[in-house]
Amino acid sequence: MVAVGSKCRTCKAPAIIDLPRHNAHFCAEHFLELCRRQVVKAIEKFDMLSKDDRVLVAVSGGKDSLAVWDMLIELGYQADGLYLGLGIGDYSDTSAVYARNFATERGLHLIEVSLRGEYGYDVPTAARATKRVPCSACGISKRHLFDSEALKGGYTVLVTGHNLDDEAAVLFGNTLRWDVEYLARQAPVLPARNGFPKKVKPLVRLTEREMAAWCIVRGIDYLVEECPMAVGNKHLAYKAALNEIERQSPGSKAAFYLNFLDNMAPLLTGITAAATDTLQQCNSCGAPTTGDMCAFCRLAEKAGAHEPVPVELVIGKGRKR
Ligand code: Q46
Ligand code: ZN
Ligand code: ZN
Repeated sequence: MVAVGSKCRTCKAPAIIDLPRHNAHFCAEHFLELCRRQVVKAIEKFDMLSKDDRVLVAVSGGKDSLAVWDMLIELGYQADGLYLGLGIGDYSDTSAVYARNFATERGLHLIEVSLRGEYGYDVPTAARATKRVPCSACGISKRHLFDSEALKGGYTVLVTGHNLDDEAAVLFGNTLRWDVEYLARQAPVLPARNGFPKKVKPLVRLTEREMAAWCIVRGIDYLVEECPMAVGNKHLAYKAALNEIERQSPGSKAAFYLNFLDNMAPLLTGITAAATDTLQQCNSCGAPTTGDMCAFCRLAEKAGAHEPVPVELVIGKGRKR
């Protein structure tokens, strides 16, 4: 991870990581401090959380969601976890074990919801039944259940582990298409409104690599394996393109995303407001929606009536957003 003989920028002790975008190396202690500082900066700048909030962290068993849960607990927030069993074969079975172990070892409360157990379908079946790509069926399910579980449990904020790489890749895709509505919604904070809970992304100033290092230094076991349905996903191609630019010009990724938030996002706020004015309640579940029935209830109805489809049949057809 770092050249032999490199020294920490802060204390001159042997370094464990180099961070080219900061043009510096850090020892374990000062690396953790830098990460905490970045999270606090994001929380304060975007008014994400207060110590009175009841926080629900969406946990997948991967590095980002476990790291953000760990950081929020360390920083003194009251944060429970929410794990969704998506039914993506062995991947889901294994990810659940990492999420559970993390919570049990630290005495934290983890809410578990199983798509198959509670709603009668899983992501591979939903993809096949609705002829959607798996990530689209998955995204509809996750968004709906994150919202509904947060509201049901009386949580005031929902936290997700989206990091700088994720957000920059989504921004890259939205910009390539000049998709103004998606660009307008790409904020690290979505305030509570029209029956949706407040949603925040405290890791937007930290990269994937930094989150993996956080987990290693803090002794957090996480699922390294990627979701098998991500194969062929455009999001991964955007990440690879941005990584290449970052390699040649360290700091570009952070500048692309963070300067978008500072300079461009404020110009798009009117577009978000207009899009949310036309919401009504879903006939079936009461969630806010633009039609009579929300996308989740339509998907659950179709997928629930379909015979179960094994994950192997839909692998490789993934595409995000
Ligand atoms: S879990 Fe779901 Fe992701 Fe897998 S099916 Fe796609 S969206 S890749 S974060
Ligand atoms: Zn140091
Ligand atoms: Zn509904």
